[in-house]
Formats: sequence, C-alpha cells, structure tokens
Amino acid sequence: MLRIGVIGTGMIGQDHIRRMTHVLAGVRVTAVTDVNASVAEAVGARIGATVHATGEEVIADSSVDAVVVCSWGPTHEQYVLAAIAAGKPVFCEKPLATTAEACVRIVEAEAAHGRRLVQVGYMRRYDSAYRELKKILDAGDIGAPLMMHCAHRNASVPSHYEKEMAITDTAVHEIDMVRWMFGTEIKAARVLVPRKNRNGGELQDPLFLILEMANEVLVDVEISVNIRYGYDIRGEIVGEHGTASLGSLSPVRVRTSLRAADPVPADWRERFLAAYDVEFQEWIDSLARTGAPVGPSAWDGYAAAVVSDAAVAALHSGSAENVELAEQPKLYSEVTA
Ligand code: NAI
Ligand code: ISE
Repeated sequence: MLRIGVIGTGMIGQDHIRRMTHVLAGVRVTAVTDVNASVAEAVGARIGATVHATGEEVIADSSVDAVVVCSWGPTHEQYVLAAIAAGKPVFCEKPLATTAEACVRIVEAEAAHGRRLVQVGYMRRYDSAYRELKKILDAGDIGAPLMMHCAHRNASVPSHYEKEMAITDTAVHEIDMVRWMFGTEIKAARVLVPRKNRNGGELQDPLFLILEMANEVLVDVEISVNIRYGYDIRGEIVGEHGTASLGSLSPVRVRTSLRAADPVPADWRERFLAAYDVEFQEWIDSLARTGAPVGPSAWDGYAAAVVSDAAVAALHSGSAENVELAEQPKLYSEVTA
C-alpha cells in the first residue's frame, strides 16, 4: 500500500484525494496540508489523515512514501525540491514550476539525485481519446501528419485570470500534448489576437496560438476561456491522406422536443475524469513496480515552461519567437508515457 501526503487541498487536490481514497487500488492518503488550515482539517477528518501545518512536514512524515503537490503553481518548486532532497517520489500538478529557471533547478536536482522521482500532471497523455489518436497516427493510417487543429474552451475563469494564463495555465496542456503526440520538440510559437469576447470583460480572450514543431507540423490552438456553454476540448490531426480527430463530447445523444444534442462537460474534472484515474493508477503501479515514475517527467515540465515563455513573449511582441531548450540530461532520454 503506497502512503501519500497531499500538499494543497483545494479543487484538484480534493478531487485527487477522492480518487486515491475511493477509486484506485494500492494507495491511501495518510497526510494532508493546506495554507487554508480549516480546509485541510475538514479534508483530513473526512479520510482519517494526519493534518500538518506545512508541506515540509508532510514530506518529512515517516508515514508518507510519496507526495502529491496540488497547491498553487508558484509554490510547486519548493515542495518538489524538498521531496527530491528527501528522496521521495513526487507527483506535481501542472505546471512543474512557473518559470523555466525554476524548472531547471528541479531538473538539475533530480539529475544529481540520479534517479527519476518527479512526475508532472499532464493527464491528456492518459485520456483514451488522445491515446487512440496517437495510435492511429503512429500506425501511419492517415499518412505523415501535416497539421493539427486544437480548441481548448473553458466555460469561464476566475477574476484573477490574466491573458498570459491562457498560455501558461490553459494551453500548456496542448503544449505538452503535441510534444508527446508527435514525439518531437516545438521550435517556435506565435500568437494571433482575435476580436474580444465580451463575456470576459477586459480580458483579452480568445487567443489563437500557433506552434511550429521541429518536424514542420503546424499546430493551431484556439484558447477561449469564457465560452459559457461548457468545457470543450477538440483536436484534429490532418495527415497526407486522412484526418483523425477526438470523438464526440458525450457517450450519449439526447433527443427531446424536436432537438438532438450532446451533453457538454462542465469542466476538466468531468471531461478528464477517467484520464486522471488512469494517470494516478499508472503512477502508483510504476512506483510499486520500480520505485520510479514513467509518466511526464521534470524535463517535460521544463520543456512546457520554455515553450510557454516563448508563447507569452510572442503574445507581447506579435512576432514568432523561437524555443531554445538546454541540453537534456541523460536521465530523461528514456521513453515516457
Ligand atoms: P485551488 O485554489 O482550488 O487549490 C489550491 C490549494 O492550494 C488552495 O486550497 C490553497 O489554499 C492551497 N495552497 C496554496 N499555497 C499553498 C502552500 N504553500 N502550501 C499548502 N497549500 C497551499 O486551485 P486548483 O484549481 O486546485 O489548482 C491547484 C493546482 O492544480 C494548480 O497548479 C493548477 O494549475 C493545477 N490544476 C491542474 C488541472 C489539470 O487538469 N491537470 C486542473 C486544475 C488545476
Ligand atoms: C486548469 O488549471 C486546468 O489545468 C484545466 O485542465 C484547464 O482546462 C484550465 O484552463 C486550467 O485553468
């Protein structure tokens, strides 16, 4: 039984605690913390976990074998570094850290440790539809890929959401997904700015992100975060002699009052429910098997941060911005999930 300490018991922290407590096998949450102590107390009481005052105490707890970080992005670096220093595996929700420099510090600490400990929460790699898309692509069924069209639509976002977050918080999922899908790096990014959606007030929304892959595939991502009608994730790969796209939003079609409709998920917890389950079960199983994770690595977290930085620079400059990655430490040349 893998014993987990969770740092950050907000929205996604509670969702992951629920799956580790009620859905998945071979795992138990034994310790929690949150800067909002009353939330941590309520969650800890519900599942019978020790409630600590700080993340560092959770990491040091001898009843914790591995750590899950679900606190706000700017706090990730300190907990991931502390877990590496303690030699404990750590699953960190995206982003790995909020700057490329912080991601480098994590990559360097893990490389110095000499063994993988870090996995980053890029759950699309575990979604059955994305996995099927990759299988079709890799089998050559649609020929060599030429382009991919993506849409990442959120019903709404909180008032602290700024236009850069459309890239660093939202499209960062596509940034990771296309690196994995096409098995190659992104070499440049540019951002086009369409007419503003009035649902977002002053926020510049939507944005149109264009990624140039190292193999010349072009990816476009519509990022709309005030679309109101629900959470809608789209992806279509155009190949030399065919296309393949993510399927319908819903496993059912509702016909009523002279209309036929697909129910739309409210948010990511609903759309990626099964993907998060698979992501965590595979993480738990890999730790039980070898003590090391095999999913998205600290290097993947670093690469996503560098591409995000280039895309934010492109948003500000209006031009294409190149992506320059550091030399990859040997630790990361193995294939990941
Ligand atoms: P949230 O605001 O609902 O929860 C974050 C929690 O962390 C809050 O309860 C806050 O009090 C706590 N916290 C902040 N600083 C802390 C610290 N230093 N120590 C302990 N607790 C601290 O935010 P949400 O939506 O749960 O997001 C958390 C993280 O998960 C973010 O990095 C976000 O990007 C990521 N996320 C990933 C998703 C995915 O699809 N993979 C979906 C939603 C969030
Ligand atoms: C959120 O943090 C997530 O990670 C969701 O998957 C994404 O769709 C949303 O835009 C982010 O704010």
